[in-house]
Amino acid sequence: MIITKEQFKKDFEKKMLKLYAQEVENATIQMQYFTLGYLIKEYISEGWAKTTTRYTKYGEKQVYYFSIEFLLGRLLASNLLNLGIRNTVQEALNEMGLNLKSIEDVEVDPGLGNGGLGRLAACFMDSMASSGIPGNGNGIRYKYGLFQQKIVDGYQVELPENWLRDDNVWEIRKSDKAVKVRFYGDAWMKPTDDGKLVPIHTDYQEVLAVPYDTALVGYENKTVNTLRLWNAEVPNYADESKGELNFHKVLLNKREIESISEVLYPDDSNHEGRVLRLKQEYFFVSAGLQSIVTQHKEAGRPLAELHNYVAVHINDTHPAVAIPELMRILMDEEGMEWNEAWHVTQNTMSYTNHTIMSEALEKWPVELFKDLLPRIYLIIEEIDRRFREILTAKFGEQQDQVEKMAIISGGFVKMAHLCIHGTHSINGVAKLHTELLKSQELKDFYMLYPYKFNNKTNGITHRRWLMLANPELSTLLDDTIGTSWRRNPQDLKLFKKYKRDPEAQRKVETIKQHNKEKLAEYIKEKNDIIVDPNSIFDVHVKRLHAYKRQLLNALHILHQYHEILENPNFDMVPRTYIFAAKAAPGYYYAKEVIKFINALAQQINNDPRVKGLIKVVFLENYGVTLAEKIIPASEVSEQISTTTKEASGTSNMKFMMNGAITLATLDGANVEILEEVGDPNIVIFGMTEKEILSYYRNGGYRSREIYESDIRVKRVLDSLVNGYIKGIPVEGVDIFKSLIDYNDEFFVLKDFDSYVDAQKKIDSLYQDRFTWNKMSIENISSSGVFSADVTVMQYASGIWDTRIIER
Ligand code: NBG
Repeated sequence: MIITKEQFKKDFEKKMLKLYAQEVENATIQMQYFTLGYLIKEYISEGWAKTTTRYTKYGEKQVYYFSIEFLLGRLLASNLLNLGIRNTVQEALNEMGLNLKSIEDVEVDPGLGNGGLGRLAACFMDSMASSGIPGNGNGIRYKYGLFQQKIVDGYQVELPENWLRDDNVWEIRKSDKAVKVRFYGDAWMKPTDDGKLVPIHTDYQEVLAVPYDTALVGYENKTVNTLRLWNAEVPNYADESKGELNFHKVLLNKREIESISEVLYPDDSNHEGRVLRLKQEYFFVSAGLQSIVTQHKEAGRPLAELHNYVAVHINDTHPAVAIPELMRILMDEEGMEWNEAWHVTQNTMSYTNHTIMSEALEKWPVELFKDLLPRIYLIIEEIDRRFREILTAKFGEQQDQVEKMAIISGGFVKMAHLCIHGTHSINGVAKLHTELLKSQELKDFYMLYPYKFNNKTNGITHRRWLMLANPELSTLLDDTIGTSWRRNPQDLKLFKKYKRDPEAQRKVETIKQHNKEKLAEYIKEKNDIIVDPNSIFDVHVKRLHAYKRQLLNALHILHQYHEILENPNFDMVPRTYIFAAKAAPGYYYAKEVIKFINALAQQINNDPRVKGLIKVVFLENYGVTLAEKIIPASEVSEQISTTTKEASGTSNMKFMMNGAITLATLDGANVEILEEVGDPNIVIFGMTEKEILSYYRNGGYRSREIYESDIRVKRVLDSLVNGYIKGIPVEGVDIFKSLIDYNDEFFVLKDFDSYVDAQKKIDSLYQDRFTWNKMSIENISSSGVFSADVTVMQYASGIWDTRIIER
């Protein structure tokens, strides 16, 4: 949009008066934020309404991305950027004596997700709007987002994240679009006089789902898409035809009902199997599908052609009940026959798998499922019965094979199996991950449905992670290669020719230095630790999970600590190790690792013998906003998961785009990062996929042998349990046991040696500034293929079959 400074100032003053009866000069920073937020929402609304009308009028195929998490981050800055008015607004505010950055800092970061999966959904939303893809998000409006993390005495403490305490300026409540979702009760098939069976569902509990819509503004195009998040509420008494008894029951159930959208499950890559979670899943899925079908009918289109107008994407298995729910709507409410309903459903739905970790694969106990969703269970039973027929036709006598692949089996409903059978496309999120799905985890299904499997490597939005997070680097890019990369991130490759240019190198280095200085200030303010901005900023930020191996990093730091103390000639480039990670509240081991890292930090940072060669910092409350501060200041990107365990990773791409050098195992998308930047521009270590798979298959790993034969490992592990590291009497022993007595499930010790070498390599590369800066430029300029714009285009053409309306 186009607006002059003068017009903006007038609008701002008027809005402030209207909202607060205040002159701008007397307004608090809160008032400034809300005034600006509401004003920007107004600016957005015209384009939003127009986009919606356009979609309806021209019947463009719509994508609905169903996800239990959307980790959007703050929206003010990104909306201003995408509207194309950020500079104008910034200057106008300056002239009024206000500061945009400080205003932006007032916004709460709505943490409606745990980590990569939720953030990916948010990047996709931004990229779909920016690429002109008619895309909608569908999820839950959690009252409490992911907990706030405090570190107290080195331990993680969780506090509720009440992000809706003040107004959320971006959402619009759409009461008129509310729908009802049914839980519990009895369901059965009743024979009719003409010999048919009709479904009956009685004594259910009804929950009102009220949508809150948020605009998703495309980058300098005319597209504004919608994220619809559902709130669970008690239905209105007046709507109830069943009278007072029911009303009282509903009131009694108020807490229970509202709890459905109360809080996000704080588990990353872990399936808890609790009934409230299944309720959440069915709640937003049913509400979303009801509203989709209603819109489709209102536009006068035949339901038999739903899949030509609508693509529903199932983001991990959490929304898997979309398959039987669409069947229910089509059959029970719209009178469609099974076969036709199945055809429509399968062709509407597609599914992304985000993990091969077995503990994350959702399966629900039959009894729990049947009790909560009796009608849906009947439908799944029938899907399973028909699927077993297909399997039996294929495998004949091999009943164990049929049982293994069935949807309902061993007392459980297996959601991944339902997704594979009930959709037309299954994708993994990086090449290696997809190959592992095909050759290992989902091999049987790949044999059955080879044509359904495909890969879509994850991506990130360069608008948030480069343009907004790293304005100085963005300006340098504009000055060297022009601005086309902003619209077309693949053009970042134009920057490659500057890799040996001394001027460009110097500037890249200076920008990194500025970002490091800013982060150093933040660290001083938050942790009261003084770090040297001339040291290497070595960063490990992500959820705390054993497979992500923050422990390997920490053990190496401890090893360096020993080296410094024991070898007077030991030399290294000073290093600042920065960690940030939340652990699931019930994940005891992960919390012990947090305590260990903090104890290590405490001891090393305060030991004068270290002579400032190492500093260790654990920043609390990792989230999107903190990542925006950390990533542009990073020089080493730690991506050191046990090979085969990280499906893709996405922070690896953000670091690379900001010029950090990746220190990585050949896992997830790291493999593709290597392909893009080339071997000299990344530091790879650790076991290969083949070695790992061979251990899994044949056994033979003995971590104790490494402990006994490698004196460095022995020294490090012994100091966990002999009181050398202070403050971890329990944690040290538990970590030691996990590595030795329980044989080191994630091959930390196996990879220790090559990690030490890789870290030495980082040290020596860094000493050669020319080489390091060249590597940095190679990384920045190779990062364009990891733009989510590229990824969503691949989804659009390869899975959803949507047209791009305009750019
Ligand atoms: C995560 C993977 C990451 C991946 C993101 C996004 C889950 C279940 N999976 O490796 O662990 O980058 O999904 O695809 O959260």
